[in-house]
Amino acid sequence: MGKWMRLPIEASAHAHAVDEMIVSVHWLIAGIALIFGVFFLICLIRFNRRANPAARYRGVAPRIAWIFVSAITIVELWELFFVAIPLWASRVSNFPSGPEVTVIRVVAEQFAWNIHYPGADGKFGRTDASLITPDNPLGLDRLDPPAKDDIFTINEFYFPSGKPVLVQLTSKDVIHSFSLPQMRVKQDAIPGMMIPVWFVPTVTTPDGERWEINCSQLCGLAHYRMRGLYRSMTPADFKQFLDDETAALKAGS
Ligand SMILES: [Cu+2]
Repeated sequence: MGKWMRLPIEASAHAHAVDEMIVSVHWLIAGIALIFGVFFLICLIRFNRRANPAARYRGVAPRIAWIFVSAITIVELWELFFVAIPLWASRVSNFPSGPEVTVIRVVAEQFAWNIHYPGADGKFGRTDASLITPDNPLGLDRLDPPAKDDIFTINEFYFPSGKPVLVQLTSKDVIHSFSLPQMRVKQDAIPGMMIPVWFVPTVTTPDGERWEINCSQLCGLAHYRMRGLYRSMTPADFKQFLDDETAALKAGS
């Protein structure tokens, strides 16, 4: 069913498990729709007005309804406790750590995605809301030593594939939702909270292509154009990107 549903390419390690859940929920709904559709048709034929001019309130055994409802409830509970919750738990516990992990901050705002890379020192510099200007959308304090090499991009998000990416997600203003469809990542960005979300990209974005970052939460009048682009790159290309940005930063300062 996954192919018929035309889901985007599975580009992360957990994407297939998410798709399996989406497909199994659709099978469940299809089964319920079919059972109740057939039941509806049987009722239309069996209890038609010509054969039953006067309504009789006997004849339907509540036991049958109970069997149906119980069976559906059991399948739904199975779906919840044995498919959905374990998958969710695997995403929100045991966050990756260590030198292998690429940590990137994403700060949502009406109506853009600010991407913050820690630079060569691997440390995010201090940010302060009072320092925010059109040229400094993150409010980076360049006087803070760890901030000196920090890099930021707007509506362009790059990361290396083949190893874990940990996004620290927050918002400046209202609730947004950070969605990378190919990575099967979707997480609300909430002002005042730094929410971690992680994934292991397994596919690189084809040359010349960029995939879309969507805001999946209605966040204001221009929500429709809160659209960024991202690329899953080879580690060498990602290093090149960081080197280029670092060179541009040095040239500008
Ligand atoms: Cu938004």
